[in-house]
Amino acid sequence: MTSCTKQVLAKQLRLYFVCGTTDASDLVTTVKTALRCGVTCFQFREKGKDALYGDEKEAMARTLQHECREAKVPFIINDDVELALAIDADGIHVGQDDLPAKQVRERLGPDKWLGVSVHTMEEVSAALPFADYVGIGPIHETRSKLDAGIVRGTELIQQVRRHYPLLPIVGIGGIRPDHVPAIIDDGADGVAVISAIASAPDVAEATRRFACL
Ligand code: TZP
Ligand code: MG
Repeated sequence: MTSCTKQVLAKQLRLYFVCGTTDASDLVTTVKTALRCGVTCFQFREKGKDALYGDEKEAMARTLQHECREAKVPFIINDDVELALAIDADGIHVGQDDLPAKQVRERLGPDKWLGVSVHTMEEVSAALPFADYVGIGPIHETRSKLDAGIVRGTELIQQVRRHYPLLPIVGIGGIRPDHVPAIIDDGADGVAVISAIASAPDVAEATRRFACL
């Protein structure tokens, strides 16, 4: 990836909304509202015991992808390489327990975005040859991912930024609007958010609060 493309991607990560049907009471309306109010990237992360599978999951992905296209916002799929390829998503995000980044990159080809969740410098170096950006967290306590692990603050973000000045970084985990300036100051290009937008009583207002920062 050229440094110019990295800059474009870094900008696009500024307000990264991550959501699935188990995070929002009406996912399509929530995503449409968030897109209208300033989200810069969207990830369809369909998890949990009542999550959609198979054709239903694909249909939902296509609906959300259409909304993202209309809003000119990149549409990323969590974990599911087959689905990302089937619907020609803009990219995929994987964690450390998913298909290794090298294999995902081989499946995706060079043009789609690949994001990888990392928790240590070793995981960053392993992801680096294949990833376009890294997700680092949980920065704060989160209820949206049961196995998110220990709360880390921004220490790893700071470390990664020192070592890799151009690598696009997004912070995740328990992030509320008032946390954002410090996370960006510490080296992240953006924040990834589930509940502060998906569970907000007013999704439009919550998104705008993040978007104006
Ligand atoms: N990865 C690390 S924390 C987290 C994920 C997917 C959940 C973030 O959700 P929230 O509601 O913004 O804390
Ligand atoms: Mg995963």
